[in-house]
Amino acid sequence: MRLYFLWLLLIPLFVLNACASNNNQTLSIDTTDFAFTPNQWTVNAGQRITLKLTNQSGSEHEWVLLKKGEEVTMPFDADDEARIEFESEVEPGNVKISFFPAPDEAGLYRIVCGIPGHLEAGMEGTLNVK
Ligand SMILES: [Cu+2]
Repeated sequence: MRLYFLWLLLIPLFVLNACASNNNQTLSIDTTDFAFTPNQWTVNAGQRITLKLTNQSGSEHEWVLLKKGEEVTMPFDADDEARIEFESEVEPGNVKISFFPAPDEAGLYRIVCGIPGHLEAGMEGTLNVK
């Protein structure tokens, strides 16, 4: 009898755990002058994303996800604000954790660093939404 109740308690926990791991993905990214490492990521459409930025350099960096099909006009500035789907920034030597939902539409999305001069220096990446 006791064992029976134990299973009744455990089964929902297994189900909840499985759901949680399917719906979350963590992207751990190191930022340096001037690169994201790694610089390509694959996520599922609509998935809940945890973004962990670790800044290994002495300058501020931004991880900017552009809307689908959007490209910035260099330099990246106020003109490009309307093209942004999500962005997070990290101070020198700091770690920043933020959350966002992956886009609902599959495709390749452009990632750039929004700090002046960094995209020009090659600080960019690609988010592959499946
Ligand atoms: Cu940067």
